[in-house]
Amino acid sequence: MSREVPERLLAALRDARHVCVLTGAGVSAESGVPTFREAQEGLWSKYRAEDLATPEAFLADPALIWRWYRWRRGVVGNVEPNPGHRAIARLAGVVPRLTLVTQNVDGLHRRAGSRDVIELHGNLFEDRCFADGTLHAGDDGLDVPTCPDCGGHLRPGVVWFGEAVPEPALDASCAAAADCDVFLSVGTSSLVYPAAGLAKQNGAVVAEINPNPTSQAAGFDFALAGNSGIVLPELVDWLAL
Ligand code: BV8
Repeated sequence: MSREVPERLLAALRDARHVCVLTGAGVSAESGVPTFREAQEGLWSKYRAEDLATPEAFLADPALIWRWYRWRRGVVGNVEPNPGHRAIARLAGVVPRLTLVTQNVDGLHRRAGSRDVIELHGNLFEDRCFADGTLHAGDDGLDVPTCPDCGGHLRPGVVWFGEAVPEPALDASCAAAADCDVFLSVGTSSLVYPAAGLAKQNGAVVAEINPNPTSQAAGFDFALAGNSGIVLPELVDWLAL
């Protein structure tokens, strides 16, 4: 019997046609990436991430925001996916259909081997033209990189607060949440919308994996109070038996 995963959840996963997994910053915590709401480090400790991740903050001081994103690129560039990321990649080969939706912008699911990742909030390592959103090759190293087409500012290819999540990503996420038989909410505080609204879209069995149960956990079928890097490998090992 699994230490961490209830038999009823394992049974639901074994019978599932389609499993939808939503991840947040907590799934990258065991890789050494600070979660979104943890106090930031060093220079960034005097800022709140939510205050920096906005178009207003970028327009007010693009150089400051670029420094923050380059710091984050450095942090993520020096870490590896953890057993939780790798377990989700393995899960895709154990269930008939898996949809992975992530709020994370760190690209660690892809590096762990997951394909077809729905990056709801974009990707830290992409550069986009602030004016028209077109993608451009890596930044030119200037304090504030410029768009080769229009000469305006480039920005990191992430979705900021107050910006719409890309429609195709949101539509695909909502469709998967509505169709799945089991929904796993992993490593997210369930505070940021529209991602936080994906769970409980239908009669699916919903399980949260988070050492700190969230406000939504009471409405879920299971709340596994553990680290994703421990719980997920165990869950997939039992499923694969
Ligand atoms: C939008 C990219 C509308 C940038 C991010 C209702 C409906 C719609 C919108 C809203 C709404 N109410 C409020 C809003 C506005 C806002 C919002 O949700 N605000 C919140 C704060 C209330 N939403 C938006 O602005 C969204 N846009 O709705 O637009 C619109 C429509 C049309 C036209 C114009 C506009 C856009 C939101 C996207 C923001 N961008 N990231 C960047 O990264 O720089 S969000 C950011 O938060 C990160 O992506 C992060 O992933 C995400 C969510 O946070 P979490 O992942 O949950 O991370 P957190 O730190 O909070 O929690 C970590 C958890 O892990 C903890 O619970 C911890 O216990 C746990 N944990 C720790 N260790 C482990 C662990 N778990 C497992 N294992 C461990 N080892």
